[in-house]
Amino acid sequence: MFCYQCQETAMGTGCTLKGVCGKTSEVANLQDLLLFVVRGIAVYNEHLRKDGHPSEQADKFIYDALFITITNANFDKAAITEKIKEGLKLKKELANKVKIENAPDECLWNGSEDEFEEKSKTVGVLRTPNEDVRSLKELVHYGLKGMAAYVEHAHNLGYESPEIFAFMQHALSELTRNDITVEELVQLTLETGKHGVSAMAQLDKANTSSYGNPEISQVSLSVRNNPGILISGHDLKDLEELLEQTEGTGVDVYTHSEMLPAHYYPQLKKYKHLAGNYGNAWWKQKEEFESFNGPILFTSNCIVPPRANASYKDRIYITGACGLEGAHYIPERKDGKPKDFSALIAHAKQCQPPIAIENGTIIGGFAHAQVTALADKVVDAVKSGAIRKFFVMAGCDGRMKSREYYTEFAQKLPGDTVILTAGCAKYRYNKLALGDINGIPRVLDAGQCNDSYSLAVIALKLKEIFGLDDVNQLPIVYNIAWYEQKAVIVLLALLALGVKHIHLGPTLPAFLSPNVKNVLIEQFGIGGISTVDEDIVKFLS
Ligand code: FSO
Ligand code: SF4
Repeated sequence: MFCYQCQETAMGTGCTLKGVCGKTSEVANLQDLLLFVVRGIAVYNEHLRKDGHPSEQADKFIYDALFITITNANFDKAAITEKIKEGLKLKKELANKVKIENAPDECLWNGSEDEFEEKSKTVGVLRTPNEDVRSLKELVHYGLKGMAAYVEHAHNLGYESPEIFAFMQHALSELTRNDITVEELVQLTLETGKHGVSAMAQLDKANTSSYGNPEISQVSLSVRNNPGILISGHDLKDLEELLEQTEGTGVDVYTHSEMLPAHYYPQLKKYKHLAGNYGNAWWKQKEEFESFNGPILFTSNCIVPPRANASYKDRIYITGACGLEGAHYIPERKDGKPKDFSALIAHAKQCQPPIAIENGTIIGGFAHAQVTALADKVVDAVKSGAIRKFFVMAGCDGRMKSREYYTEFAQKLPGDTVILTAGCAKYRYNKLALGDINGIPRVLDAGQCNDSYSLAVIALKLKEIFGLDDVNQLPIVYNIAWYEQKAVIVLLALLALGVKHIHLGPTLPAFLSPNVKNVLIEQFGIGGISTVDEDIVKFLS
């Protein structure tokens, strides 16, 4: 195996024996093979689209399979093997409908299951010899994986875009080319960012049309005296169906990690048994799930495989793109009917209530509509000097010790600054007592990682209000933490919106070759981080 797609990659260079995330070498290779099959399907579907008959089944297969290969989503060898088989069958069907000259190996190969292992070893990251081409090809792949996740969540709420499908498949086809140049790939990277903006805007529309605009909300961190279900991941449709099915059963529902922002939506917070948020960012789950006592439902990435002796092993349920051997799987929706969570609810009823690990409340709900509603107050605070600067500290959390930087950074920021956050990065500082400025909290949480889109909308709105020509003239500093591939699409989307001088940490991606890094530094002013004290002085000047 060779995988360097996430921030925690071994030695900062690449996982080669086993993933730091817990992915086995076998699963990593099979994911490479799944991606290879996906590229082949994309080539065929791009041709079919030109002929005016794209396959909807292929559209769905592609984003679903990409999502499966995101960090921490699917660890299940059998599930990935099945997906490859399904993909090969689909590819064959598409191949019967269209003739392609000089088709790449991605289109032509059609092995049986006993050939998967051998083939998988030849189609991974290292198949591309030139390090800059490899770097850019992987950067685009990772952006597409992040985009696929957002596309899938929007699809679950009934929102789809043929343009986004067409772009994703075009990009995947381009990635099969051995003669693609660095210049072409740089262009493709920028286009990926542009479509990333559309994918995030689409998900924002899907979420807000379904559940209303996020509003200022207090979220409880303590527990009640009923059995509970803990829901993790990002899928709001799954949460809604779970809330409907648990209503009146005496079982409470708690959010975990990236599901926290669900409490900000009027149509979700109306459920009285949506009891609170339990725990912190994804990487603390091994400890926090022990004391939760009830079943846990994963709706998307951010699974940490449990230890062999974990007490909660039998309490894990998965759905959507997730995969974990031994976990209970909740099947997809069929014929317009909701998912069936009855087994999970019955299981919860036999469990003890959760044990509190925290108390009190936290505040959130500062997505674009809520901040726009407060615009006068915010603008006055900027004009009077009460707010000197905004710090966008969106992105991810992770287990590396170096991430303590973000807690210390938030603590040391002067009192006339405001942090705009989204994603699980917030758990590094959202429970600190950082106070407020004229009633505006100093940490404004917009939501999940995809709600970084909201932060961009807010920046564009402020640019308009202050009559500036360039979003980079605003008093906003971007100090973003990353972990997996959704953060990659967020970053590419911000670049597409013209945001410059983004600081990325705790380390720069291993998949950026020195030359590609230079392009990002020269064209976009991207930089890393240093020490908290040095950075605060630099960012405030
Ligand atoms: Fe991932 Fe980051 Fe949103 Fe977290 S981008 S790691 S759990 O913020 O989640 O998907
Ligand atoms: Fe390693 Fe990250 Fe890949 Fe897992 S996803 S194998 S931790 S680089």
